[in-house]
Amino acid sequence: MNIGIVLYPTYGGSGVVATELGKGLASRGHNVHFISYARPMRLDEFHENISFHEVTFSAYPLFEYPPYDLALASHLVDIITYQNLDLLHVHYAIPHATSAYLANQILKESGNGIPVITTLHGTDITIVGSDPSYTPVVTFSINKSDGVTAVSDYLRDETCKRFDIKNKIEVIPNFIDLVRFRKSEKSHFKKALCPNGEKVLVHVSNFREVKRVSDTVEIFHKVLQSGIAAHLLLIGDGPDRQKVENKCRELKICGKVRFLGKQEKIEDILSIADLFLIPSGSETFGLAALEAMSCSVPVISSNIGGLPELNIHGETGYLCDLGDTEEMGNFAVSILRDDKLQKKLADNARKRAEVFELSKIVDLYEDYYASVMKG
Ligand code: GMT
Repeated sequence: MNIGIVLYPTYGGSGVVATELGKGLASRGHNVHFISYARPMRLDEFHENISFHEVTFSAYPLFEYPPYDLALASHLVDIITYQNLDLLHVHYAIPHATSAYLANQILKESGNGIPVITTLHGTDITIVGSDPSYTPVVTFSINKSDGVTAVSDYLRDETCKRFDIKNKIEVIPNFIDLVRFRKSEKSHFKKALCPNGEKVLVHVSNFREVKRVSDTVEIFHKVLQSGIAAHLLLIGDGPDRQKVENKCRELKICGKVRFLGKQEKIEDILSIADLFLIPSGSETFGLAALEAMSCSVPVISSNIGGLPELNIHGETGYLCDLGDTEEMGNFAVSILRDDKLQKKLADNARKRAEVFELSKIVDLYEDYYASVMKG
């Protein structure tokens, strides 16, 4: 099949899922056309079945905000027509589902429309999409898609609660490459960072408010207060970075916290981690937690959104009430003090990750594509 995938090109989240899905489909012989305003971060190698189409758009003095959604729709008309696409799969509703609808309407004028599938990822529904300035357009665009998927039961239910949805939403969870994301021998790296055998806690995010990175720092502070020697590695960057640095200064723990910024090979860092922290205020799936679990790292998370569908309390880690850094800290201490417990949770985390193995989920997408194409 010739498949168009519209995505955000950024680190993490929907962009990673869309890119890895496209790579998986290409390795099965499909021709995959990625479409975005920049080359996706995870699209780092040449593959004979993969093309990338950059959406360019002109500035004009009249436009304070150049209309990307219109430029995307125009590019889609061109790509669908000249690359003979059979199907368009857009990731993140805003504005991708809307641009896809517009492009399809233009093509339908000459009888050339194609099926459009929209995958909902999270903030397109729970935060941005629910803003009244977008709600009618998001509702309309979801309802006009030929197929709609969500990355967790929670997101499906939340979408139906928040919007007047007419079509059935299929749940296809996110996935993981178990070969790439596995614990590997990195003792030299661990020695360099923790010369005295200190424990390693890791957090990965885009440092937006919703990720509550300051809670991560508070949990870590509790670990240090318990007398456990440890380091916290913070991976990623974003708007809350300064706030988080200030928190570390306030708690006088700057020497124990390393800000590593955006990293390509997260699996190398996860390989030396003893514990992963994800105390988010909203998380429809929690791909970062799945990456950690696949590298045999137990997870402490908040018990919100799709996280309970992934992290199993007492088995792969622990789930706590939102903002309860006291309890999260207590669980962290109990894991880090007890090597047997840490190992049991770590092994279970890896086993749980196997449920989300890449090829199983690519199968689900292929089956779903076939059912939507049949109509
Ligand atoms: O805010 C983000 O974390 C990015 C966002 C996205 O759509 O790019 O991530 C969402 O989609 C991910 C992939 O499906 C999920 O794993 C994340 O849980 C989800 N983030 C939130 O719901 C906050």
